[in-house]
Amino acid sequence: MEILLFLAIASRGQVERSDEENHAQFVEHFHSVLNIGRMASYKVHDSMACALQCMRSTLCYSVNFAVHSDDQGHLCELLPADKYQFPNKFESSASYLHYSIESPCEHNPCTNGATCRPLYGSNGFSCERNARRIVNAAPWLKVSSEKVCFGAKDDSYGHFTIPRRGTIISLKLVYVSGYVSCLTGAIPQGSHWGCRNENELTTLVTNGRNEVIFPRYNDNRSYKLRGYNFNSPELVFNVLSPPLSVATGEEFRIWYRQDLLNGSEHNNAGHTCADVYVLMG
Ligand SMILES: [Ca+2]
Repeated sequence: MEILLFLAIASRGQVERSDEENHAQFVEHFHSVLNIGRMASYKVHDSMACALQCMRSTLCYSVNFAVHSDDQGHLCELLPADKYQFPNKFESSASYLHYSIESPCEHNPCTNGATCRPLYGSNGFSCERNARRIVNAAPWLKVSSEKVCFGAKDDSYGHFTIPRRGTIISLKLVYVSGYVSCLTGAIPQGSHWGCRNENELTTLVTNGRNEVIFPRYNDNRSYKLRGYNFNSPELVFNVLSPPLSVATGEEFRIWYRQDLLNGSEHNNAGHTCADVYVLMG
């Protein structure tokens, strides 16, 4: 698809771009350089031309622009990463200006040592801790106006579709109503998301081919998610790495684990209903 570019100088010397799907601005950092391997370099006459080169490549996330020029112009280095991925490589330099794509991470939304990840496709961010655990993120995109319900037996999975194409880095289930039980005789009241063990979760999210996507590399097992238990009001899954590319209308399913595996489901009961949100990259 051809990207239509709109360029303008914004009030703070930023370069702005837009196309039909996203909108981004470059923020200027004086006397700074991101000291990582470049993906390409050009000679250009001004910083706007450098930013434009970056916008033409979907793999470019920032640029270094040399202050001084020669007969051919200023050196413009396109970089395949941003200063949030390599904070220790973001250095002072009298020779360069650095331009990063503006994101909420510029305003330090993460506290208590969490790392900020810009979500350029949705003008969002996520604050993450070890093992890609999300402690705060925005914007969460609700996948449908209707709650999604899944049962504990008889292949009664819940399904939803992704409203727009892009990449998904996380998914959130917010409890609305109901319960699921894996043993009606012993635990007739069930739980929101689990079976017997309070700290083990048995709610799986698969694609339309019943391959488990959340949690990643789960191998159809029950699992633990730090900070959550089987009656948590919501579940936020860890960041997918690499992100998952999705098409508009692509189907996903919420399964109770024993129902997916057709194992020990004769004594299961109940339905849990939840609102579903995705975090787009
Ligand atoms: Ca089943």
